[in-house]
Amino acid sequence: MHAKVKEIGEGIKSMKIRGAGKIARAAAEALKYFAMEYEGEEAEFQTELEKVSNYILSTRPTAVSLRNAVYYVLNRINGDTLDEKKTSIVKNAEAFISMSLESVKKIGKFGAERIRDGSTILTHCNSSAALEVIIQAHRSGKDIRVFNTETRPWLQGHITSRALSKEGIDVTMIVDSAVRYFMRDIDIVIVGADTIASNGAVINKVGTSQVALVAHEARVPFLVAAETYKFSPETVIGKLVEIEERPAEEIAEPKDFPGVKFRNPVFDATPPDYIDAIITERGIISPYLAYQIIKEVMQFGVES
Ligand code: RI2
Repeated sequence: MHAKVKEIGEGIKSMKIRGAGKIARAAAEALKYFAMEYEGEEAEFQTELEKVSNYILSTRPTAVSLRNAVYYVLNRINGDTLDEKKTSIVKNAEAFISMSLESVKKIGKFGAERIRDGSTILTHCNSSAALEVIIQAHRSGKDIRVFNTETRPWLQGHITSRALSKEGIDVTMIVDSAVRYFMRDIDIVIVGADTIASNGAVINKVGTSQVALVAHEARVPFLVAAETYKFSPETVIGKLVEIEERPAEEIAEPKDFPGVKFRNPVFDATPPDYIDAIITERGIISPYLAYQIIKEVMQFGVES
């Protein structure tokens, strides 16, 4: 396997590279490196490209952003000669990466409009799209406070707290199970997404659906910040979103608990009924428009 591709793949598997947007950009980058540095036979290029793509696709199963990034690059390859194809892959990968980064900025801009001055926001896990909304609201001069969950077992909440504090935002970290206790102080919830199914269900870090349920009970608006490449064309043709289960060791040391079983699903699905809106780079939409987004915006990914 190509060294840089392997490094990126292992980085995604071990979660050194994480976050649905980041792993998508890393996937595109892996294909770019492969194309740039390919020195093998022209006749073997296609087979090698498929191997590399399949390896990247196998790194993490849940975030469709990863697969959409790979298909974005592959489905737009043009040219007849090896050099033309290689150049095309590099161009496509770069186009995906800049589209992805621009999308996050736009989401921040649109989402910030939805944050009222004086608001207290709750977020779960570490989503760069959700953080962009919060940070742009703060930078536009709004006086905001944030509560963020620590996010067991991987503690991505630590990254969120540090990032917000570095921005000068008033941030309070709470344990995941304290969400209902604090919901009375929250004006709006904003989270990210790994995958959005065609029925509008949002698959995000485990615990998100509990946060949504509590917000729903308390009539607190629940918003999702997600680029359109997180919408899943596969779900249109009946595929279920695979929920990744990671090793027990991420929860505790199993040998210290003889006879105890562990389960560690790292994502869950929030039904559209609990979601007030999804902030995309195309605008703020109802979750029930997911199918429309998949149909109109994404011209890649569906293999029937
Ligand atoms: P952005 C993350 O997954 C979290 O579930 C987060 O909410 C989501 O990706 C979206 O993140 P993980 O890689 O793309 O931590 O908004 O398992 O950064």
